[in-house]
Amino acid sequence: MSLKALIFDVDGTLADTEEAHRIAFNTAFAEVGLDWHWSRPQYAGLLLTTGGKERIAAHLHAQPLSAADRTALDGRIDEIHARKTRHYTRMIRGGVVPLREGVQRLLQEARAAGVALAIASTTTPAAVEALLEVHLGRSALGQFAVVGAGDCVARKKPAPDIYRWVLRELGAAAGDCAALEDSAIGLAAAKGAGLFTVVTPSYWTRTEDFRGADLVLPSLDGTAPPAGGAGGTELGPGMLTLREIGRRLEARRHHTRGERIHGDTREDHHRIHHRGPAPLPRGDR
Ligand code: XBP
Ligand code: MG
Repeated sequence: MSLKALIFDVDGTLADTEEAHRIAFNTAFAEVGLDWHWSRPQYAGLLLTTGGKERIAAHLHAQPLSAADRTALDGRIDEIHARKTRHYTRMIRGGVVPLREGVQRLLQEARAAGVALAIASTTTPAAVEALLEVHLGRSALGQFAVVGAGDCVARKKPAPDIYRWVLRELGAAAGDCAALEDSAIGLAAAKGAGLFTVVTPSYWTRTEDFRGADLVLPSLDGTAPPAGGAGGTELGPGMLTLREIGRRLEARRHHTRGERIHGDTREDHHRIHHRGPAPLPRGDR
């Protein structure tokens, strides 16, 4: 198998964490005496600004404040965000957010096959660490060859920079790796870096447009609605195995080289014409 690495997004992909992020932001706001409270619908809009500090700044700049108040609050963003991160990591380490279906299994398959694991996230490193350690044990970080998170690149997703940074650190070519994402923003970032991309939409992203993804599944185990999602979308049946990712990566490589001259592959046909995933082979269901 020429698949060298699986690169995972964190929020929404490994676990449906955004509700915990939202609660942590609101707790931090209350703690510093701000009367801000982000409702779920408001937070859904704020997710379009990636990165917690950037999200606070976006909200701040939309408030009707005097220039002096705005400048004063601007100077406190790092402190407010640090408080938010403390609340968030405490919640996550308490185990309140489970990993999504199929994540443990796919990580295990990759470890067994010697396929490298990596992280490409917008989130603060401490938040990534908390999630990985509570579910994969204290040695969790050691299982990942590269952890790209937070401010290790200046431009966050949808810019491809974090994926390019991870690929550089891995010493791998985009064509030998697959990205796993949950959002249209993450998909744009992974595709911008030239990666084969699997999307498992989360509660917050389930209505987004995933055209351009190589594969869209309700979860890595294919059957469950997005964790925490009310009536999540069933996009297709079937478990996504490491072998199947490798097979599709290989097929895409041949397709790109023009070796497939008889029109769309079966999966391309489904993606283009039905905007859903192609059925998985029987053995992998
Ligand atoms: C998702 C995000 C993050 C979190 C907040 O990132 O947009 O910014 O909502 O995290 P991804 P921080 O899906 O790429 O993991 O407050 O720690 O920045
Ligand atoms: Mg995400």
